[in-house]
Amino acid sequence: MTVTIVGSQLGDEGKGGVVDLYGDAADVVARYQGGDNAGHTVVHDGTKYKLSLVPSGAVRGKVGVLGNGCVVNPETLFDEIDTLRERGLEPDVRVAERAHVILPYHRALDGIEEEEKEDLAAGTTKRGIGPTYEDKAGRRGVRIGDLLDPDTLRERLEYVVPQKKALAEEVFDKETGEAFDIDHLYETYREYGERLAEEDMTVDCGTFLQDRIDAGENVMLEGAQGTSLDIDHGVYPYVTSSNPTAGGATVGTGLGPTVIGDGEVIGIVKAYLSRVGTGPLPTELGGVEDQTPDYDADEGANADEEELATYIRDEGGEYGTVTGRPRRVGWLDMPMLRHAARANGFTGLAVNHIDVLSGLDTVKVGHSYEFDGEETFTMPPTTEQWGRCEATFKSFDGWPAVDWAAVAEDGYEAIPENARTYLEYISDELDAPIYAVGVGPGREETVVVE
Ligand code: 2SA
Ligand code: MG
Repeated sequence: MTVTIVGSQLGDEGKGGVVDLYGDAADVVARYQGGDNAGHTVVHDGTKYKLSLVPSGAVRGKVGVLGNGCVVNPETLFDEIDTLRERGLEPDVRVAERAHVILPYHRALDGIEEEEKEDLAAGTTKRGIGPTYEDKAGRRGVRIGDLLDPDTLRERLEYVVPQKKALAEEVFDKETGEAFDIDHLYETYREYGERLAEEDMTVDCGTFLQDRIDAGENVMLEGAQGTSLDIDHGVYPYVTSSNPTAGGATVGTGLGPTVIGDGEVIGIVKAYLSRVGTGPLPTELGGVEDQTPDYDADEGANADEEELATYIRDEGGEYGTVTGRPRRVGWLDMPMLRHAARANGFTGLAVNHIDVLSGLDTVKVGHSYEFDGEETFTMPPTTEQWGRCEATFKSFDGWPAVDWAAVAEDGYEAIPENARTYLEYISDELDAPIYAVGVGPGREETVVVE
């Protein structure tokens, strides 16, 4: 049996808490896309662990798998494993031999290209994610399996590195160093390969997972980022370079779609919106100018909205984990969620952060868009069209701040009535039941709907 966890918005929906909750029943937790551009904090036995690559289940004694759809930076991988070991854990992490390797030149090029693109820059995490997927699609990538085979590694590097060097030096007029040096890369990555082999960490992902399922074990598939950051279904080009949508779970692990479809696909919804990086946002409240190079923060924003945005940003801790950049904040966007529900086929929902909105007089949602004079209920296919959409809002009466820890213990009926009305609206519109409601940041602060 599988449970797939998918972000339904723009990442940072609070997937971690739900992953934790459902991870209890899982024997194996696998990621199927992305790399060290994710970020989750896991609290276990009173200790906080920050992970960006290793699946969080590894902290709780589960087998953690990085599927073939992931891009793996071995340096990050071993740093995270070593840190967990130093803290007394014995993480069991496996890596798909078909997964692609992030090399230092990918990181360098991510930075260079973002600078060059100016207004078109996606505001990437600069971890080399995009350039690595580019090389995968361009059939010039280096895979985890290649690190274990020095001759192949050498051959691949000799083919690809001169191209990368020429790109950096000749197209972008940048100096290159070690990150573009074949011998240096060969030595370093061969050693990573040796360590992967010594610790018996590599797997044929699909076979590994299917064998566990056949043996009666539970596998959780943990999506990173979110549907609107999906390279196909997101707000292109302000997207990541992988498929966070549920289809990615099959391609990115080697399990068949019927296997994934036999299980649950849970959409994680944050009760409002937040976004790092560029692009339109029809339900945006106020604006954060330094985050939005091609967006006029004054347009459509008024003083009240900015106050509200600041309030929600502070209550929700909507500041970038690494850089501390304030995230852009908006009301829930239902067309975005209807699009996500269809693209992922959610069997259930987990709605997070309803506590963050408590204390407001009115809670609004973008119910539909007005797009070129017509009312529309889902996202248009291009981001330029999306930028022309104006949200038509629906208002809900706010709910009071209550003792959320007590609510978490007492269950769904203890949630303030107006908040339940809000939740039921979301569930009806998306035609999916609510499985869980997040009422606080902690693992215990989740109401499981019986
Ligand atoms: P990249 O570095 O190529 O993936 O950047 C491309 C765009 O994708 C955005 N991006 C993200 N936005 C929000 N959260 C992200 N990761 C979460 C975290 C993890 C999660 O907490 O860090 O929610 O699973 C994330 N990763 C990439 C980025 O801002 C660019 O707009
Ligand atoms: Mg996060």
